[in-house]
Amino acid sequence: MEQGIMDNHQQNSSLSAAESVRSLDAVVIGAGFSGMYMLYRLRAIGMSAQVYEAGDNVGGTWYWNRYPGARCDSESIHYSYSFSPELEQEWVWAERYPSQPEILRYLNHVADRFDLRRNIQFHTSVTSAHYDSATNRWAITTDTGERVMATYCIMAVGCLSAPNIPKITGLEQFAGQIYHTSRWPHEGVDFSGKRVGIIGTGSTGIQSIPQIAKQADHLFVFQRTPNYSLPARNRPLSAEELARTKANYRELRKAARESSSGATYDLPEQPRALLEATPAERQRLLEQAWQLGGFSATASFTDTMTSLEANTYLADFVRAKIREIVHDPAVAERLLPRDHPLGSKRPCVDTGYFETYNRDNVTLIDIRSDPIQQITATSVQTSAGAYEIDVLVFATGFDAMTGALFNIDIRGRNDLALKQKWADGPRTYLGLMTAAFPNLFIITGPGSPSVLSNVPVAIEQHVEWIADCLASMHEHGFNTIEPDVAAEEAWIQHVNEAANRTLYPLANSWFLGTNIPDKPRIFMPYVGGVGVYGKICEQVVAKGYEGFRMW
Ligand code: NA7
Repeated sequence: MEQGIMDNHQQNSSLSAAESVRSLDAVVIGAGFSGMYMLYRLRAIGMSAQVYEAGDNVGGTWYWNRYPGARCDSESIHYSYSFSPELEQEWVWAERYPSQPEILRYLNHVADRFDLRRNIQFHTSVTSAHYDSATNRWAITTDTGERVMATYCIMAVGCLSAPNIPKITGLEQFAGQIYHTSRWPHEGVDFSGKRVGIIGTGSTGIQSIPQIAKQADHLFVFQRTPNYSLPARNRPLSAEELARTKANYRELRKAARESSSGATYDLPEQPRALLEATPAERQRLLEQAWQLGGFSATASFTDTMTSLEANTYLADFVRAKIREIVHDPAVAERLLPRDHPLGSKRPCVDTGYFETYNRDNVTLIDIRSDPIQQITATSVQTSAGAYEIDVLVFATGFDAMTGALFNIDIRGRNDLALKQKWADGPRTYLGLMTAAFPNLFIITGPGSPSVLSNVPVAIEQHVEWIADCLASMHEHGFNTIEPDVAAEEAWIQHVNEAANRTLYPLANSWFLGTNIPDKPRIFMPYVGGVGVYGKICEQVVAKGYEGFRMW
């Protein structure tokens, strides 16, 4: 048996199973940003822990999403761990936005620097996690046939990690290569001389389309919903800029944690209500934000996610930009997002996306007006015609926030399946835990800011909250924690009310689960903002872990 701070409990529990299987304080599932940091913090409080990871290396999202053009939309200086000032000082970010290979190098560096790999088992998917009331322990099984017991089971599975591949008639007949952007071959794909079809124009499609178009003989883009996209204006980071950031990192991190989105923006003016500005000022502010690039356009205004009028103003500005960029007016018209407010689906950030439609080797197909009817051995057929292709790329996103959890058979008290408990939508207290599943923690779970924020900030806050909670329980002689049903109910109501005060519910989006057939339409992340949410979590602790029971 491994040594850990819960050993007293382990000795008291029924040993019949524990003797034949490995027994630990904690099992962490996933070795991305969250699982790696969770392991680090568990070690720091003296717990024995094992991380299981399906991939053959660390990185999570950044291990899997290797499609051409993959890049983070958060800026490098914010999209990183803050827990180690030494790490902050030694790592040198190359560009304003980090590319996928750079983030993966960074996470590998973190794994080596903090000697994390010795407690991470790669090539191993957890298939089930069952809570055993008799021993008050979690029994965890893997696809490699391993079985371990742990007091705590911590889900670090990511919010966007279960790929969505739509069921399209005839897909199995296709004779060419099929790829999903989040399961990209490590050796890359050579599109030279190929006719390529891509389905999906979310963040991933918008990043990869310009890159694939440069290489392919012809690219057919099958678009269901036109999307807003803002120019990234990526650039190398200068030595002076990096030095300034490194000198101010503590202030920057504090500001990010207190902010709404988990990042701060270098704006020349304080954010203000768009509707309070005169028409001339609005135009100036919008143009300024467009030139600054990235999320500056949404960060510059305080009312675009709550006022449809303000949002329409911003959206009209972006639509005018698309018309300016795209030469063919008919193509531009098909690219104009009109059925949802800007930001109500995750806004995209691009490099040369709309410009790509000025290339002769790119064709945009509107599958809303001409739906895909079937895929044959050599083509995608819509109601308007057949498009002959050699390669088909799915950039169709994920079963977000719950998909990766449901891929594991998670069972709590009385054999209750998580999937069953959440049949009408996820139910959590603070996005951290769910009643009837004692000692099961979810990092950036539904009901927390997670995907609405610069995710590493949300991850660090959750990991630290969990580690502090476990340390405090140990100090007080407890080994079990579970939220009250009433606290959970009140939190769900708060999450829904907060979303309903915004424009988010006006779009069909993966935030609401509407990209997956038959998924309940529930707004899953918490829109209250990272800063507000962090304060709520602190108050819960200050009030003796209000809403939780410990024993
Ligand atoms: P997204 O943002 O979910 O985008 C998926 C795209 O695929 C989107 O354009 C979808 O159209 C389209 N899609 C999904 N299912 C279908 C079907 N059945 N037929 C046609 N088109 C379809 O995923 P991404 O990978 O781009 O980005 C995910 C997140 O990663 C992103 O938001 C960032 O947070 C990082 P729709 O809009 O649903 O009509």
